[in-house]
Amino acid sequence: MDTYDLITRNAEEVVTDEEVRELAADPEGKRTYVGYEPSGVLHLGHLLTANKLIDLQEAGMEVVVLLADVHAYLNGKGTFEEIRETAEQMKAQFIAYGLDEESTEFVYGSEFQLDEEYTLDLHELELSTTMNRAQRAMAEIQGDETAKVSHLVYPLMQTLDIEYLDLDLAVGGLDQRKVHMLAREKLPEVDYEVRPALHTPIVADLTSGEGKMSSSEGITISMEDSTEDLAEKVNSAYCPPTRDPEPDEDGNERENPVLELFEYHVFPRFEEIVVERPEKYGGDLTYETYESLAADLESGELHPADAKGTLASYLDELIAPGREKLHELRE
Ligand code: IYR
Repeated sequence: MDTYDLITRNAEEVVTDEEVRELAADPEGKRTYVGYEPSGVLHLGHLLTANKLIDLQEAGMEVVVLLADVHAYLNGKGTFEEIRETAEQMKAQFIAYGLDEESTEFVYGSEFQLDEEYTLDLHELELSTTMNRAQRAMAEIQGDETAKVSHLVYPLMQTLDIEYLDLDLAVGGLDQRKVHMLAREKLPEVDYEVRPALHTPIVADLTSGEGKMSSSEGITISMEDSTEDLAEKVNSAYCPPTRDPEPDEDGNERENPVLELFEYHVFPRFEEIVVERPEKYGGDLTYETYESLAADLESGELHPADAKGTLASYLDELIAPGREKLHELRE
């Protein structure tokens, strides 16, 4: 695959395309990152951006995983001690999932975000950013409860991380786009360069196909799921025989989450997908591309029940090493 295509595959948005093309022309040794508020168990949301990091590693880039302990603290996720402990578990699961231990740099936010220079730069940004602007940037991450002062500092720190980790590309889910837009606006104001950003899509809720799959509401798939849990969850998923379902009676947009999971989670990590079927139902089907699988689901050649069963077993293979790691850590 062409380097630009590898870097941007499954990206929902790149900002800007021109900047990313320039990066793709010479990616060797360039630095990219995703920041995660530490949590003890990885779920599919984490793995979607991790897949992108694996692509970028393959393209020759150096990958930094920011274990954003200070950010998690500012977002009310617990004491520093609790956050650090979950960060260690998170790191172990990322490695089990397939981020290369040798070439991935895991950095705690607190290793550099409490330094004097960083703090003074942060205060400069605080001085030049309105509360309204910072709150808008945070809306997607923090939700719509009343913002605390810590929630306004949060996106300004995320802005500075891009400079202090010396990055050439910032990666995040689409929910990070407002923070990255703030960074584009603010970094030049403190005499730092603007860097491009790449945003991964948000997968729809598994059972309704609406909105987004969320770890706080609805069903999510995580490293904690057993093979049986996975089969049950995927089996309950919304899977009409189309890539483009009609909105529901209330006009809410819907996606096909089973296809989304094949596209964003399964195909990037496997050369080919085999749907096992008894001879009397037509025998096994083999797919090398997402497109061919989606087309067969639409034509009726591939039954939704077979698609779900296959999805569950490939997801199981992907999370099995992390699940084992988690059990080991808890013993
Ligand atoms: N805002 C992220 C966590 C985070 C991401 C980056 I990129 C940072 O530099 C710092 C924090 C989240 O919502 O999980």
